[in-house]
Parts: sequence; C-alpha cells; structure tokens
Amino acid sequence: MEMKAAPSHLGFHMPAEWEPHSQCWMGWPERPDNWRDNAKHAQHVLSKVATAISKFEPITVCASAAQWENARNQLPTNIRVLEMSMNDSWFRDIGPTFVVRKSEVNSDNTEHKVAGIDWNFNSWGGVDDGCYTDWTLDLFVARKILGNERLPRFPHTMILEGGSIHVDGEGTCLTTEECLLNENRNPNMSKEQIEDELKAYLGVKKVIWLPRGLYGDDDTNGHIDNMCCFAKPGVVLLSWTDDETDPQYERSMEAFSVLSNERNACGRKLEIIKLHVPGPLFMTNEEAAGVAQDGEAKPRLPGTRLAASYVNFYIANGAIITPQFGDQKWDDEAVRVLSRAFPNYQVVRIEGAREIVLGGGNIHCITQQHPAA
Ligand code: KQY
Repeated sequence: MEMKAAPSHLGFHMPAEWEPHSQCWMGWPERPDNWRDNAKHAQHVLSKVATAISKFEPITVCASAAQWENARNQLPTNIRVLEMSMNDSWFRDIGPTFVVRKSEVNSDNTEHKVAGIDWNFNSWGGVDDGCYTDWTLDLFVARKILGNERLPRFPHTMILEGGSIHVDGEGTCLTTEECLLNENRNPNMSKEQIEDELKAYLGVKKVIWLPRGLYGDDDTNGHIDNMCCFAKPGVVLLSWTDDETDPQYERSMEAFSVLSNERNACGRKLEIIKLHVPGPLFMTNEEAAGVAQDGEAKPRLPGTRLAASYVNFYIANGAIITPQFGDQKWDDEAVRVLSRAFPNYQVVRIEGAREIVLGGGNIHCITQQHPAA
C-alpha cells in the first residue's frame, strides 16, 4: 500500500533502536568487487552476526537467486532465508526505515501500526562519487520487504540512507552535515528543507547536526552510525581518540563540542560517553588483492585507513551485537563501556568484524530492525 501523506501526519514516528523488535532484516554479501575472495570471509562473519542476533529476535536474511543455496547452507535453520535481488547487502541503507504508531483509530482508516519509509538511494553519492554505478536492484529492496510484510510504504524522493540517521524515540534525530548536506545527495535542497523532511518522515521535533562523521568513512561521506549514537534519551556514545596526531581527534573534539551544547527534543542535556576507536587499522596488500578491481565498484587500495568504530553496533532485543577488530586493548574497552551504557543487555562480541569494515561499513550497516507493533 503506497501512502501519499508523510508518516508523522498519520501519527507514525521512528522508534529508538532499543524499543522492541519483531525481527531483523539482513542482506547476503556477494559482489566480488567489494568483498574480498568472492565474499567468503564476509559471508562467514555475516553468518556469525545473524546467528548471534537470532538468539534474541527472529531474523530474515535476503540472498540473490545465485546465492540462496549458499546462504541457506551457511545459516542455522531458525533463520529465514528469502530470495531477493540487490546490488549489495547494506540493509541499513537500502532497506526501509520502519515507523510505528499507537492509535487504534487511525486517520487513514487502516489498522496498521507499523509502516516503512522507502527513501531514494544513489549508491552513497551517484555515478561519479558513489560506491558502484548500477544500483537499480537496491532501489526495490525496501519496497519488496514492505510488500512481503504487507505493510504501508511511504516513498520519498529525497536521497537518504538509514545509516545517516539515529533517533532517541523522544523526538530527536542525530545526523551529520558531511553526509546529508553533501552535494552528491540532494544538491537542490537546503539544510532547512532536509530538516523539515526528517521531521515530517521520522516524526522528530529536533535535529542535532554533527559537522563530520568518522575519519576515513569516505564510502558513506560520514554516516552518523560510525560516529555517534544514542544509548538512551539524553545519552550518546561518541567515537573517540585521545591521540592528538590522529586525524580522528579533531573530528571527535568538534562533535564533542557540538553535543556538549545541545539538549534533546525533551530538553535533556546530553551526557557524552567516549567510545575509543580501534587501531588505527589499514587495508593490507593481501586484502586489497582479494577484491576484484575490474568491477564497477570503487577500487579498494592497500594502505587505506579503515572506517572502524565500535559505535557501529546493533541493538537487538536484549543484546548489543558488537564489532571486534582483533585489537585486544580497544576491543575489551569497548565491551566494558557498552556493558556500562547498556546494563540490562548482554554485550555479544563478533570477532572478525574487520571483514565487514573492509567492505565499507559494519554491523549496524548490515542490519535493519523491524519494530514490534
Ligand atoms: O555505513 C553504512 N551504513 C553502509 C556502508 C556502505 C558501504 C558501501 N561500500
């Protein structure tokens, strides 16, 4: 069902990620020009992520026709595997942004309590600046998921990826200027116009803009989901480094200063929890050599700083699914910080998350929560 009005006009809003989920959606990585060694390592780690999440909530993994059998064989039987075409597997960005509402009597005369926003998508920057040049299959993923679930769909012409926004469920959205105001997304829209659309579609009252995302997050032009997220209303986790020689330092300090002077939509002053980045980590010669560089995707070069951050975790029902990079000091510190920030959750370590970061994102980027009604 295609909806004409904006979600908030029909009483919908995007819930916080910690609100209950009915399931989680993921895509199966495949393309050899983004995932090294024909995606075999990425598939292995994605299976670990999906298996971990499946202990806390139902999960559906979508795989292409060519990969369905492989995905089915690698994933436990409690995970549903659906056939779906896609250009790549970043369901945070190509899946729907789900919205919910409470009211029993709805102004549109339907009883739907869950719906989805189908944003426009241009491969994180279009033909000249994006990650690959053909994203025609990605454009249908949100619509297919919503159709499959018989949920109303709110299409939008604005280019926006789910990894570029976080909400606190109290009317606040967190995002970055580096991404949303990038001329490779919506060059004809002003900051005010973009903010108005976020308010109308996400049902938020206030947008907090950080200037930039994580250093090295060039694939997404600084998605918020690698830089900063809410742990609860009024509390944020911020990617951090104490190393003044690291280019990340300036970005973290700049964000810290913005957040220190902000309040959320309900007037709460923000508590900022620092979450130190790993490494720095760089792509090795062997890793770059494993990527088919003759495809239509952006080349992967040895020595590139990886956009690795512990902020890119997924909040499942009762668990924090956390990337681990083989950097023992900062891996352990991240688990300690997250365990304190989420005292009622089990923090689950996913070793080998480096394989996802080699493709340009992490656990949050490959997952999409489907809220419970
Ligand atoms: O950060 C994300 N939400 C997605 C990363 C996409 C990278 C594409 N190569």
